[in-house]
Amino acid sequence: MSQTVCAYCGVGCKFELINHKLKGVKDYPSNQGMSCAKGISQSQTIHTNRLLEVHYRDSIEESFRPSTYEDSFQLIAEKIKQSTHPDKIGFYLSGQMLNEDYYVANKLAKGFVGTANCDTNSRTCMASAVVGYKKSFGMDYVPVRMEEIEHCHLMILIGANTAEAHVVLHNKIKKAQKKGLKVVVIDPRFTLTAQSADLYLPLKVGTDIDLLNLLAIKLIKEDQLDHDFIKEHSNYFNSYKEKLLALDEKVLLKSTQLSEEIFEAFYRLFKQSKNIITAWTMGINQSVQGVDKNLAINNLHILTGQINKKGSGPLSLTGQPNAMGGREVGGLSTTLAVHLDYSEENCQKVADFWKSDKIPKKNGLTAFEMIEKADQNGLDILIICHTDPVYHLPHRRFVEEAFKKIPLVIEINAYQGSETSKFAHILIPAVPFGEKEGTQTNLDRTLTRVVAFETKHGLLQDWEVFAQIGKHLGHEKAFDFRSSKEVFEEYQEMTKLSYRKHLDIYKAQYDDLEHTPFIWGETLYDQNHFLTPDRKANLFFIENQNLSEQPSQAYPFILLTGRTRDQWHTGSKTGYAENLLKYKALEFVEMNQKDAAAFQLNEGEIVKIVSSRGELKAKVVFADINPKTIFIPISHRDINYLTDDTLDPLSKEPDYNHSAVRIEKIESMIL
Ligand SMILES: Nc1nc2c(c(=O)[nH]1)N[C@H]1C(S)=C(S)[C@@H](COP(=O)(O)OP(=O)(O)OC[C@H]3O[C@@H](n4cnc5c(=O)[nH]c(N)nc54)[C@H](O)[C@@H]3O)O[C@H]1N2
Ligand SMILES: Nc1nc2c(c(=O)[nH]1)N[C@H]1C(S)=C(S)[C@@H](COP(=O)(O)OP(=O)(O)OC[C@H]3O[C@@H](n4cnc5c(=O)[nH]c(N)nc54)[C@H](O)[C@@H]3O)O[C@H]1N2
Ligand code: SF4
Ligand SMILES: [Mo]
Repeated sequence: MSQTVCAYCGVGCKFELINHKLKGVKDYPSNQGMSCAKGISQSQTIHTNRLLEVHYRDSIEESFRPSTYEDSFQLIAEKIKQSTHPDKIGFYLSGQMLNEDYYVANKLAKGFVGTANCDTNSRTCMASAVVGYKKSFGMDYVPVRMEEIEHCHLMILIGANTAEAHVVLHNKIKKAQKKGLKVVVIDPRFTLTAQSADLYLPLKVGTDIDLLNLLAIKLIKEDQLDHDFIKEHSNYFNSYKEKLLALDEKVLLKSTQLSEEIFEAFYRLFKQSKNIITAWTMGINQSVQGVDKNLAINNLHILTGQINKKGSGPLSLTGQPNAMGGREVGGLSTTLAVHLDYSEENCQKVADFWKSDKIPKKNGLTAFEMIEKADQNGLDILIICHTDPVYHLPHRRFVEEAFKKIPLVIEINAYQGSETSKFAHILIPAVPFGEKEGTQTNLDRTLTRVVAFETKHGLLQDWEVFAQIGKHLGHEKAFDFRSSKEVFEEYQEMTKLSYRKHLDIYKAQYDDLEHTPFIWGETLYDQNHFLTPDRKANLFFIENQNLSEQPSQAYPFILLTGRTRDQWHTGSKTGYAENLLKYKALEFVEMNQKDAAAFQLNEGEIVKIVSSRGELKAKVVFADINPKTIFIPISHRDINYLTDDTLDPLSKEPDYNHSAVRIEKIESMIL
């Protein structure tokens, strides 16, 4: 029976198709027969709300008129040739593209158009984890697998709401709890995940570094360290320790707004547990100190030697189904290809492999930086695939103005109605999950096949669109792929260029991947030899610098944004699935009842939420959330009119979770 893998989150649940319905595969390790409501709804959404025709217009003031693939490819190739510099051409990709789609897009952008300005929505998502792993351990490599939860004694979920965002993983965690696993949840909201925790820490938003530093101080003072590991396998312990111990414990605790009892309970659990996994997602990564927060987590695992033994380690939970694959292929603008960073030697290797002399020599612009370049009239063409940046980037009013300045915006989408399409000149249809095929890598390095079970109706898959543009530019041979398998095999060959051949995807077999997953890099940190030049892990002293937007008299609340269980971001698929429609009321704002009382707000009342950048309307819902903190789901279509566009200086990931806002009562709308 044909099997495929889910196109939503990074858990990567395997399905089989029975009578046009998807069902979890029982003996598949990532989901063991389980799936969530979103996952199985995908057999319905293959045909709803589809983009089925090429659309074209000269300017965004005009209406679209029908066009053809051929005309649009010719036009795009002409415009690329006419552009005065490759840097003026941007590619905006997505962690939801398959490896093959990513590979061809990256080859076209960096190999043959010659622009390094090729980034992905993973910049808004996993970039801080990528930089954190590279700094601490030398490589973008997740050193823990989901199945290790069974060997773990303490799981720390920090800034991650697995019950809504990684549903099947959450169920696995709950199962392990029945066998003795303890779970600590650290989140300013008492989330669905917190509800099943053994210990919940309602820390003040943005104070994770203070909490983690406090824990590290306590471990050092009570000598709960793994001295052998520190000595043999890590750098900078002495300077780290000296700086850390100069911090004032009382000040740190006060900053977190946690009680001493709760912190002590956390410390006791940490101290007593033999194997510890820390898992995190957007509450950590999406921050002006996102990299630092990652380093603070990695530090704890280095200090205690809680890494590279079964059931322990720092586990970044990848959000999108193939964000890991995108990182491997090299879709981020800070990587060239196959985990190779920009250097003279690497550029030469890639130039030889692709037989091209157009390889850019240094990092390109990141997602938001490309928009800033557009705002300076510096972008001629932006090609967007499988993502909706006008919707998902912060400070939307600025983003919209910048988009208006791009002479040619091309959107490749399988569905209609994206916010970006309002600013596009060409809409190119591509086939979605169900009709496309290839491979993707889930959050724990498991590579599997995505299998088509419906016909393509004459439409192209994402990689075919990029290959056609390449061919229309005159690079017939470089883009002469006949199938996803051929693309995969070229990509596999390229993985041999990776540092110490660590990205060993070249060992996989395309045909086998449908039924037998392949896990890359299984023994990468063998004997605690990391992939840093001296093969040791690095400790970094960091401090909470409170660089996020601070509340003020005019904007006294902090806005958190995030997921709801049954919607997927912009809702272009989940918004149309019948079994999910009853969960669709998304225009809500969660607030604490005491804060609501101070403003004389009732549950169900519509209020205006205002930041210095924009505003939206939302319905008040009471929730257990820290004082002066509110939450609005990202599926609220106007969410990013509010959010702050401050970026982490290293990862360039936006600080989505810490925007200062105020709440305004709408007098005429009181119920
Ligand atoms: N249902 C559903 N699932 C999804 C997605 C979806 O759209 N819908 N999207 C997928 C994607 S792409 C991603 S990236 C993941 C995201 O997965 P998660 O990050 O688990 O999801 P979020 O809802 O963004 O949760 C972030 C949590 O961090 C908390 N938080 C905010 N600020 C702080 C802070 O300063 N410190 C701490 N400790 N916590 C904080 C928030 O209250 C929130 O509970 O979900 C994936 N799964
Ligand atoms: N305020 C706030 N903003 C955020 C976040 C947050 O937490 N808060 N999170 C950020 C994060 S982590 C992420 S990952 C982003 C997600 O933001 P987006 O990537 O913009 O959101 P999606 O709805 O997943 O967009 C996927 C797009 O791909 C299209 N599509 C579906 N299948 C196919 C296909 O096969 N081919 C093509 N070409 N298109 C297809 C869909 O119709 C949809 O338009 O949002 C970011 N923005
Ligand atoms: S948990 Fe994630 S991968 Fe599994 S079915 Fe749900 S959305 Fe898909
Ligand atoms: Mo994400």
